[in-house]
Parts: sequence; structure tokens; C-alpha cells
Amino acid sequence: MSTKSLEEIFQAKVDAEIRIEPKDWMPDAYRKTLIRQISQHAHSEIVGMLPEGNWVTRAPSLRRKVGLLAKVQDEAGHGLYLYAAAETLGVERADLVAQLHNGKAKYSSIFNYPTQTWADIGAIGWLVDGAAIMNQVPLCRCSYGPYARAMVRVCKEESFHQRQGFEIMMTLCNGTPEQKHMAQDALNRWWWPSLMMFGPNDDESPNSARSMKWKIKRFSNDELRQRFVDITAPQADILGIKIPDPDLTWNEKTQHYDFGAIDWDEFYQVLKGNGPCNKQRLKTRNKAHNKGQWVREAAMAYAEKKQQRKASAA
Ligand code: FAQ
Repeated sequence: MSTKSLEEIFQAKVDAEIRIEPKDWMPDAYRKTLIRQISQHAHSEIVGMLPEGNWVTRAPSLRRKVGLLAKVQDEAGHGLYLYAAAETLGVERADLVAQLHNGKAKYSSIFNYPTQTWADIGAIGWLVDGAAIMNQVPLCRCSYGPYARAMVRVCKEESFHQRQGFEIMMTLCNGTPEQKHMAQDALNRWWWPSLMMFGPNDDESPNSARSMKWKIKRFSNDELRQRFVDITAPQADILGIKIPDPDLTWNEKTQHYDFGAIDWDEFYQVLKGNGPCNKQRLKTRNKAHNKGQWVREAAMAYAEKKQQRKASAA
């Protein structure tokens, strides 16, 4: 069959909402796009453990510590499902991890910002997990089966993380004036980077149109960002803190919030490796990976021994 016919059959399946599975024929560019997006997503989950991990030893109570530990462990699990989903496309996890560690692969810009106070843990749960859910719930309907299936559990856990973050913010906002000030300060620092998580504006997003045609993405970056603002602005009102955007106003006509311009220069600087914590994040990941070398070797040696025993018993 010609490539053109194969492409037509592929697109017809996508249009009919039939999932594409690993052994199905798919265009090379579709495979490459998925490997790029899923691996960037996996790296984000893994690097995303670092800003929060910074507070595990300093959580203000045992209850908070248990909750934070569980959240950080969940993120590790998400990274593993996602690397496994990427592997179904014919890539090796070790190669993907190497690309992260040598700085070639992207991961979400948001994880290059520092967590300065305990309130940042609340703000990350509320805003970063909130943005992640907004982006990831539609990915449960992604045309590629293994990615879509991995996202179902990820989204359930992210929803729980978002509630946990909001509850931390609520506690701080109902606490002493100093605690409320901490919550406001965290919102001031995390608001704009959270909006950047959705990626460039639609007219600057080179991948969106094709990914939407292939139903990898169901909504554009701007559509999801708008939804996030619409849902989050009233939550800030409930907390009694102010989103740091003088242009944020409810628009009766559009039934959406209008909001100010994003500093895209900052976004692209972070993507280039010049964010406040890029170097530190990569250094920490490399160190952790090297320290875990003996575990990987021991696991491989055990698997090989088991294989040998099986073969000699047969
Ligand atoms: N940061 O053409 P587009 C989480 C890149 S997980 C860095 O619009 P696309 C859980 C983009 O990759 C957060 N790079 O690209 C958690 C592309 O790169 P290229 C991660 C970004 O793919 C919570 C280029 O710019 N979530 O938070 C960013 O169609 C708390 C052009 O952009 C996912 O990865 C960015 N913010 O749309 C963990 C979700 N935005 O082509 C711990 C899955 C864009 O040069 C604690 N990914 N770029 O390689 C997606 O939905 C999409 O990939 C987008 C970007 C929406 C991120």
C-alpha cells in the first residue's frame, strides 16, 4: 500500500476516534511528535519532584510531611508510566534520560523556579497541579492509546494534589497576617510562570495545529490557558488574595476573564537554560542518577541471574 493510502487510513481512524496502538502503522512525524511530547512530559514529572522535595524535611507538621512525601512519590510514578508509554514508540528509556541529563531535552519551564517558603508548596499544588490537570485531562482522550491510558491515573492523582495545595493556601490565608502574606507572596511569584506552562500563544506554537489534527492535543495552548484563568481567578477571591495582574477583569461580553500580557522573553530565556534554577536542577538530577548506578547494576545482575537459572532448569 502506498504511504498516501496508509496516511488516509490513519487519519480516518483518528477522525473516527479509534485509538492508535503501538503496532499500528503511523506517520513518522506522528511517532516523533509523541516521543517528543511524552518524553518532555516524563522529564517534567521527574524534575518536578525537585522543587517540592526541597521542603520534605522542613514541612511544618507530620501530616503535611506525609502528604508532601506521597505527592512527590506520585510524581515519580507519573514519570515512570510516561517513560513506559514513550518506550512503546520504539525508543529506549536510557536514551531519553541521557537527553535530559545532558541538557538536550526540554522539560516544563515551571520547574526552574525556586521554592522559597512553605507557601510555595501550597501554590505549586494549587496553581501548577491546577494547570497540569487543565492540560492533561484532555490528554486522557489522546489518539495514542498508551499515552491516553497512562493519563487517566495521572489526572486522578493530580486532582488530589491540587486540592492538597489549595488546602495549604486556605490554611495560610486563614492564619496569622504573616502567613497570609506568605500565601500572597507565593501567588505573586508563581502566577505568571503557571500561565507559561501552557506554552506559547497559538500563533507562535509550531506544533499545535498538527497535533490537534492528529488529536494528540484536543485544545490549543491559549484555550487551555483561558480556562485555567477562568477557574482560578474566583479561587483567589475565595482565598482573599490578589492575582498579580492589574489587567485581570471579568468580561461580561465574552464571559471570560481578560488578562495581561505574558512576558514571553522570560519564558524563552527559561527554555534556553537561563531560568533561576535550570543549572541546579540538571546538576541535582545528574548527581542522583550517578548515585543510583549501583542499584541499576544490581537490578540488571539479578535479572540476568534469574534468566540463567531459568535457562539451566529448562
Ligand atoms: N516548558 O508548539 P508548542 C506537571 C516547548 S507536568 C518547556 O506549543 P506543544 C505535573 C514545546 O515542547 C507539566 N517547554 O509545543 C507536576 C515545544 O518544544 P520543541 C508538563 C515548553 O508540544 C505538577 C516548543 O516549546 N506537562 O506539571 C513549554 O504542541 C507539580 C513549542 O511549543 C506536560 O508536559 C513549557 N511550559 O505544546 C509535577 C503536558 N511550552 O518543539 C510536579 C504534555 C511549550 O522545541 C509537581 N505536554 N514548550 O521540542 C503538552 O501538552 C504540550 O507539550 C505543551 C506544549 C502544551 C506543553
